[in-house]
Amino acid sequence: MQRCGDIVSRQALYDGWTLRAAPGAQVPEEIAGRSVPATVPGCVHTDLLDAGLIEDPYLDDNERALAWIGRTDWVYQTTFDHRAGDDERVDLVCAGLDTVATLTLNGVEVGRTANMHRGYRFDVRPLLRDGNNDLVVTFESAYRYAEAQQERLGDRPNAYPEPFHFIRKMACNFGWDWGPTLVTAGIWQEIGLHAWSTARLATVRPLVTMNGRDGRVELHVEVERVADVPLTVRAIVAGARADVVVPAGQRTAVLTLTVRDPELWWPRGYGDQVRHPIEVTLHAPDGVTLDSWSHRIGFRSLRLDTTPDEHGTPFSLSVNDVPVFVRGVNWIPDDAFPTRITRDRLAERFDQAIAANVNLLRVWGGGRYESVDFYDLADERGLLVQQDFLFACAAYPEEEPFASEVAAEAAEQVTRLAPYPSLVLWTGNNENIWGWHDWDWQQALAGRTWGRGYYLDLLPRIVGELDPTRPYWPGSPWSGSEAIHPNDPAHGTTHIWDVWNTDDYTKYREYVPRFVAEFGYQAPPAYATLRRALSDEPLAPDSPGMAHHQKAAGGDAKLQRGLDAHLPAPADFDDWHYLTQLNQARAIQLGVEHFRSHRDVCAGTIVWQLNDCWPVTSWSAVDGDGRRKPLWYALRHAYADRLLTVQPRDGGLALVAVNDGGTPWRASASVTRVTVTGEPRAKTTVHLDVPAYSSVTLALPADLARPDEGCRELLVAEAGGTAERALWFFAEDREMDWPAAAWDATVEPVDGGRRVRVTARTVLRDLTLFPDRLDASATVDTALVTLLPGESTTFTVQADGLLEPAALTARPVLRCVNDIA
Ligand code: BMA
Repeated sequence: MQRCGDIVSRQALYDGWTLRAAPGAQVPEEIAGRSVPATVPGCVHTDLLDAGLIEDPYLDDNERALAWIGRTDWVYQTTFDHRAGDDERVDLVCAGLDTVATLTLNGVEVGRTANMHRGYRFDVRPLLRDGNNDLVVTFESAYRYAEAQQERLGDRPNAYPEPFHFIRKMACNFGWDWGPTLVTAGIWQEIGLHAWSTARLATVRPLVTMNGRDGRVELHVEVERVADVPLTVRAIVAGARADVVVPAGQRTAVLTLTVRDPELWWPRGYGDQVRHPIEVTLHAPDGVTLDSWSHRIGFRSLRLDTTPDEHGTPFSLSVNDVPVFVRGVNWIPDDAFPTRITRDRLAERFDQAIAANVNLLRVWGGGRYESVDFYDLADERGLLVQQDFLFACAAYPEEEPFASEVAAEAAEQVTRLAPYPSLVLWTGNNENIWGWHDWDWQQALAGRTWGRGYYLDLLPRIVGELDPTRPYWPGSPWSGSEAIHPNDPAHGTTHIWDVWNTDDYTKYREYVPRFVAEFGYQAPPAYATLRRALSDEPLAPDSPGMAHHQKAAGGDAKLQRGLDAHLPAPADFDDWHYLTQLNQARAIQLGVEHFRSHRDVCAGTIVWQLNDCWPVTSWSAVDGDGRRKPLWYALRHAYADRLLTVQPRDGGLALVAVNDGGTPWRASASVTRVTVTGEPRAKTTVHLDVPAYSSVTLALPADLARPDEGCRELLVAEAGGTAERALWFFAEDREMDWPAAAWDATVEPVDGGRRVRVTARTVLRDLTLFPDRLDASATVDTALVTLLPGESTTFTVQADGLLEPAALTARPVLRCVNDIA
């Protein structure tokens, strides 16, 4: 065991673990009686995969054959060496166990757990022996536990036929409308021995606020002690220090530190992300350091304005007194097996979000309380984070043991995440209050508990007590009052799902909500992702693998409905793949541009969803292999600081210039009505003068806004500087009189890839290059480019392999809408 003075010494227990099915379990022959090496932290599925005992659950329909894993009890076992020291306590510390575990040390039970979202600590000093020690963690099947609770407490309605609401475990593990059903078990976070004497820091909770220009840190400390002596807690941050004595017999202390005029932490796009180290130490009466804790904090103020106004109830976030229009994306676990998500992978995903001009991630309530790496990266990169408490799409029981588990879990997580400046909002649940209102739950519940007490009483009390610096909102969606429908767009946050489920995406224009916390549209993943995951030959929209990797109810029919409304009929799978991806991008671009054009009323949009957890047809912008779908490029455009967009207004059309940057936007903009063969029919030039963080709406003259021949004309609006062009069409693509596409293309080698230059001989509608069809490693810098005759564009392709020029400039790699007959 490592020693450093008298400070708590920590011994990680990551080595020597093995895994086996519990005796008597009903498992396949090759598993029964076998013991395999286990990775800790890790989970059963990934261990069995590493041992070559199961097929990759993400490929084809392998998932189906692996359901037995979640129904099995599993035994993790290791032997570790230990030498007794003088420590008064030696604790077995488990940061996360998934989920229903019994722990024994040297044959003696040390504890039982049933909550994946909590950490546990057991005093094991009396059980340790010099030399070899045997640690066994047995996981009971999560299904068996959940089904027993369901039986005992009475069923409760939920969105999927799985008992995920009867166990405190990542809900989407039981399958979702974008996720596989792979019910895990395992030691999913750090595990080790902590040896200490006298006392240790049990929790440290810095609450950071601004008082004018001064930063204020109210530091709440809890100690655990074995000796009744006075202790000293010392804290230091940005040159400020404080000391406090915790008298014998007491467990808590509060220190207040004031930092004069600190450099502030800002969300990205608004300023720098300055962080200040904070060091906390605990001292014995003789001055010896017993324990220490360090972190980085950020000074920033935070306000959520929900004071009713003439439009309803706003939902407007301000950081450092600057209102931030939220350009958000919803975040789901990036892998169905969370222990595979490395810091590098999170960093890559965050950088993809940032490059798409995103400024907020909402951590959705069917996943997890996100990791240290997640929050540290968000702090570092200036991404704001909204964290849901972990309740999603179900009525949750409030009886024991759940009430106590939820209270303990919430207190632990609110404390753990208090130091991170990126965390700006806690939400009570995902869609559960809405579900109770609208999804026929009330009759089915017959008066049983459903979670109301969590969202409207317990959780706000815990946040209010432990972290009053952060706003709490009872649900997503939520209107601010039980007297108002929870999904009323005029009040608080709203989810818009009639678009996608039943209505065309142009319906987004019927909403001028205060804040859209979810809206989304599906598309398949990238071609290379499909090819890696599916062995269907040929691939078809309904081939077996495609069908298995589409989890949404009626998903394919909804995709088809969207295509029928807008686009020409696909002739083959390649057309279908391109057009469904294009339609997803169009739907969300239309929604975001519309909502942003109403930024006086609407204070934010959170697109459903940034990422995926496996290869699947879903609402994501980045697929399960990390490849960007066309939606990602559309999002980058629609979420740019400066957005030029043509919007219907008052029976005509308007040019709206939205400026979410910190400097005024002054430019001259031209708007031309032009035919599909490139002849201008009408033109106007306007002057844009858009202050920072605002928008300007300019009505367009009637001669521009009204076409002579709707199916042969479009509007092209352009402003100098950073804004790309805005287009407006008077008819759907399927009605447009598009000329057959023709272009000239050149390909030249560049460092690490190829540059493809395309010159349009005809109009080219949403020209997109899919280099992953030639080389799975290939990426491209731009997509969805519409060119008028004579115009050119350049695609820069990065790839490991050599890409054949002829293939790179022809279907199905380079294509546009009007290459479809
Ligand atoms: C909402 C989300 C998710 C779901 C998505 C797509 O209900 O909160 O639960 O995956 O819509 O259906």
